[in-house]
Amino acid sequence: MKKIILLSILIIVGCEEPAIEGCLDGQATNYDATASIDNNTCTYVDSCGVIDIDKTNDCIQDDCGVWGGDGVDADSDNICDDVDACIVQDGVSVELWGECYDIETTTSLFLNHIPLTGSIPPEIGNLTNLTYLDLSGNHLTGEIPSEIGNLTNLETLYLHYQGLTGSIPPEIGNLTNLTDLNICFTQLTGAIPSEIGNLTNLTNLDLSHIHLTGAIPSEIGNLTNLTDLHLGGNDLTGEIPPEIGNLNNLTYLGLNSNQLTGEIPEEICNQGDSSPSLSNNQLCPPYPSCIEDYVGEQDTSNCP
Ligand SMILES: [Ca+2]
Ligand SMILES: [Ca+2]
Ligand SMILES: [Ca+2]
Repeated sequence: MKKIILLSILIIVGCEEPAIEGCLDGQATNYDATASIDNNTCTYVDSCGVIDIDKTNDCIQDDCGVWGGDGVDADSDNICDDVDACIVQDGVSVELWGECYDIETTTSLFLNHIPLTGSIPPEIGNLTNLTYLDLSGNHLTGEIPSEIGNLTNLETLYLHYQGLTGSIPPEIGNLTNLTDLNICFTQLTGAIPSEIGNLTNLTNLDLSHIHLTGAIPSEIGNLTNLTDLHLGGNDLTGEIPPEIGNLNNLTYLGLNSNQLTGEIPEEICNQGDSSPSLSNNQLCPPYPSCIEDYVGEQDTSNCP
């Protein structure tokens, strides 16, 4: 057996010897129309223009796909650094929707009604010096990335009026400096995360006209600086938590057009809006006298 292998190797090696000028002979094993003869030796042009006697292309492509080039693409986005307007570097810069943002100096982003498309890139969470972020009125889809919870200096977050889906990420509860949060008129679903109760600096919370389900978390009662609470036009169920009465700075309370059930807690009289919007729910009498005139239409067919 060993002898046969050895013999085969000898035969192959023996056959490999090309005729020196065979590279231009159409019948030769090393034929190559692009070859040329130089000093009785076949030479070949490689992809980067190098001429050598090795028929294989031994040039390499640079980061930008140029054979034999020296281009560098530091942020691996297939755009070479010499023409790349944003060379993304950890801790230095972030690229969002084709624009470059310096992490250190970007404190506000007014990107409303551009319209931006696609989803919100998770890298937005690297812009940790942001205090103001307005992405409202665009054509953004997809979920709110949980990385939004890294923007702990945010005071204003506007994501309203576009097709965002998924649920409100619980990480939003990290944004304890928020005073304004507006996500209204989006396609979000799911429950209001109880972590919303961490946002004790909020003065305006608008989660209206989404598709929120589940109960209003009792933690909403922690948001005692709220002046505006918009929860109307959702699919919220369960009873109004008595903790709503803690919100004595409210000037607007909207709970209308949900599927809230049970009796309205007396504590509602302690919150600040004397004419709250409560209509179009399934709230049952008897109603607290302070808001009796404001209960509007209620489906009481399931009331006891
Ligand atoms: Ca070569
Ligand atoms: Ca690049
Ligand atoms: Ca880039």
